Amino acid sequence: MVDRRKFVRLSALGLTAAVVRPAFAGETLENNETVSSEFKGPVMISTWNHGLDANKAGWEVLKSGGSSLDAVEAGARVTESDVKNRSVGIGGMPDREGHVTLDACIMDWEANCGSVGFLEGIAHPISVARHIMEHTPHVMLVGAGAKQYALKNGFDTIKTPLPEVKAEWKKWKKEQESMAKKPQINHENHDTIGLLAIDKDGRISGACTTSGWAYKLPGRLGDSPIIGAGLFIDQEVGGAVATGLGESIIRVAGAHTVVELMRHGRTPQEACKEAVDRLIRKHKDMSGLQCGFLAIDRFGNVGAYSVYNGFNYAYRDTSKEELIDSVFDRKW
Ligand code: SD4
Repeated sequence: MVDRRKFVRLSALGLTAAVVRPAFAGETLENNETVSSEFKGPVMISTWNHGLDANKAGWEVLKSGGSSLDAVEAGARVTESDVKNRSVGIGGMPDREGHVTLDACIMDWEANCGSVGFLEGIAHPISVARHIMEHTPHVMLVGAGAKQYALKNGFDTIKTPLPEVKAEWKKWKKEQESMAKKPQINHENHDTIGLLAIDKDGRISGACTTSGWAYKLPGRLGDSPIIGAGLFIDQEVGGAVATGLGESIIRVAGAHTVVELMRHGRTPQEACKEAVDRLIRKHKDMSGLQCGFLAIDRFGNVGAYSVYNGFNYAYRDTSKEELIDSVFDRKW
């Protein structure tokens, strides 16, 4: 039994939930979320509409008994090859000087992780990140070193930006020249893919891949290649990915925060909401600052939450394949 005084003290530290709350007991919570305390079997979730195609590829892996690591990598590669996607891989938007630089990271159930940042001209940053994780003593390679590593290890190259993307960039550049000198930040095209999977053995992995902000300053890295910001997995608890304005996500160590909140008894959805609340508290100006978190726990319960309405994710398990609108109940 936790007496009231101790409860208050533990509450202040945010440590009570795991002690006093009977969560994860197959209950339906006040927010209508149903959580299970039994492992539900393989599940895959990925951010945004393009997550549907990514999940299809990942599900082929999971359904044949493959690992969650193979599943998230397979899914991420689908989006990286999508010439229509303007914020991931080959179809990505360039920085303000016309270079498409890609960021990605991957993490598995044993806390192995790999990451690449500021990588240009390589088709599958996610696979380079995995290669770094599996074949080097490092976690993260960036820029020229990352490219050299990818080329040396035989990764496919691509020519970016695509002609239609280059035309768009040229138009933007012209407009910028005729505008004030102040750098303009483009808030559109936030469609990074973050993927989380749990396999038949209950092992959790995640991946994240992006071309980052359209027209960013050259050399800018967002949250997506940063373990703990764009992605975090802890097999004892679950995993989380982030999408949206990377600078804001880094500030609250977003994905790690979500996982830690789940460790202290929050459900995936509660954890995502609380991380969003914290992010909002840390910013004075929230105009145009969209960010969303997506999470899974070790039983396969999932949840998501975002700063503004409009965040969705693709869900796949043995019985369903669907696009889910993230719960949104904030009054702005
Ligand atoms: C970034 N978080 O580079 C990425 C962008 C993103 O949806 O998620 N877009 O800041």
